[in-house]
Amino acid sequence: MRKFNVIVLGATGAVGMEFRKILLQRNFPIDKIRFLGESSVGREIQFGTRKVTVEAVTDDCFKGYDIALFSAGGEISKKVAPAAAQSGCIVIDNSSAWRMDPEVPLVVPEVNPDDVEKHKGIIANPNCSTIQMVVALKPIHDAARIKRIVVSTYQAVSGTGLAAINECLEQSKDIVNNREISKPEVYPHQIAFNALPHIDVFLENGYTKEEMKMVNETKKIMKDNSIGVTATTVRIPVLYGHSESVNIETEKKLTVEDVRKLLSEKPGIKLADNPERNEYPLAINSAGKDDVFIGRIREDESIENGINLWIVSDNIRKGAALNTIQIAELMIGKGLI
Ligand code: 12T
Repeated sequence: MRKFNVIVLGATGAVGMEFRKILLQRNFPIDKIRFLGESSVGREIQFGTRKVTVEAVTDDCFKGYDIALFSAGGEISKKVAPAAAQSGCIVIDNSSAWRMDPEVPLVVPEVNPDDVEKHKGIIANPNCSTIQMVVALKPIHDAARIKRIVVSTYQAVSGTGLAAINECLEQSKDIVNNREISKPEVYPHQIAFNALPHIDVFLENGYTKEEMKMVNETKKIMKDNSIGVTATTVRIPVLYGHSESVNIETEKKLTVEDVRKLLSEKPGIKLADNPERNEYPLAINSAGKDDVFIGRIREDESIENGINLWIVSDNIRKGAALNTIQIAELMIGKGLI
């Protein structure tokens, strides 16, 4: 089997660490591998049987490489992705920099795999909260057409990165030990034992950027601008795994049994819906797993055709690193890399 020259940009971050783990777990066909970073330049990283030193981004560092997995933020991605693509290295980017660019496919392999075919060198990985929601809703949309989505999220701190995980843990330790907490640095308020209705920055319309990513990316991935989407995104003191309360209104009537049937056996989905045994999706159970977990499926009795669901997935895996690597595998399978 052909092997590929692979770059990981942002190799020591929360998503970068998961890239390295998943590349090894899935036996990704790697010939040469290069880790790029900024603050971590010079660090030696054990990768399987190899020792790889983190290097800085240079003008010609992408030459001779086939695929670059980016997770180093939007700014650096905007700066270097076009040059990387120009030199023949396909970029799959985790930041929000390219997602809504009409020239850039925004892909979830279970939902819109064929969109990768129109790529021009850059493919965008959607926002973590959007990915797990569209994996769950696409089969329902195909069967009954979703008219409107109302979503509230309960998002883990790992989405913000390693410093946020650390801030949450340190504050928790201080509180449990009756010490005063030090001034928050990552979040504007204390995150431990709290819930912050604020993810990413506020926009002019009063929504946060995270909320509008869910609105706009959902329509692009589902290729349907007629779906009404409204979101409230909330940070909670959970380390890994985003949870979502999702209410949908469909054109065609669906019963709970219909929804269960539509979602069972779908790749990437696991139903966890046995309330009589206290079984429902939990963030702590999703951590380290690949699937999107769905439960609490019930009819919204306040409207004609409404369904409520609880959707949980590991935001660093399916929400980021895993989906990115699945896009790479999909492209290899289609002969696009
Ligand atoms: N600010 O991929 O803080 O656009 O959890 C994902 C997660 C942006 C993104 C977060 C963010 C993104 C967060």
